[in-house]
Amino acid sequence: MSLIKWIEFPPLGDDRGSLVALESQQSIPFDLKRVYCIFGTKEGVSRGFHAHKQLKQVAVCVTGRCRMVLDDGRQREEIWLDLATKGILIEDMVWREMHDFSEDCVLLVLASEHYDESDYIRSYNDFIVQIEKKGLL
Ligand code: T46
Repeated sequence: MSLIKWIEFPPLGDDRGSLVALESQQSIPFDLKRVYCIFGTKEGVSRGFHAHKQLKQVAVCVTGRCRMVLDDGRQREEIWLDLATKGILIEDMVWREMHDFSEDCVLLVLASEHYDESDYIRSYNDFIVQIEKKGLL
């Protein structure tokens, strides 16, 4: 089964332009507790390199593009995020990396929990150990 879970946001635009709506417990499959935005990423810089123990997120690139790598310890897949009408669901216990940000990239992230540094697994080796412990490998 693919790690990539796309979520499509129906375009609600009209002759004035475009509009998409992202709604908690509807297109977003969890209660929304936090929204943050990644922008102004410098050329050649990659971000992420961690997994979350509990957090679920939906990431949507509202402008520009970036390449997202997801890894669950068994498989590693990558996709380009470059549409405001399409996001990806990033489940808990999935390693993520973001690369090749365009200069104008604005990545909007909707999160199921408030910010909590103790939810991060920032070492790939620890991530593998923890998914083995959970019997996910
Ligand atoms: C993720 C990917 C897609 C906060 O104080 N509050 C927040 O809500 C966030 C997201 C970050 N921070 C602080 C923590 C760090 O001092 O902002 C700083 C940069 O965060 P980080 O290095 O974790 O950023 P990324 O781009 O590597 O990862 C972020 C999210 O943290 C992460 O949950 O899944 O984007």
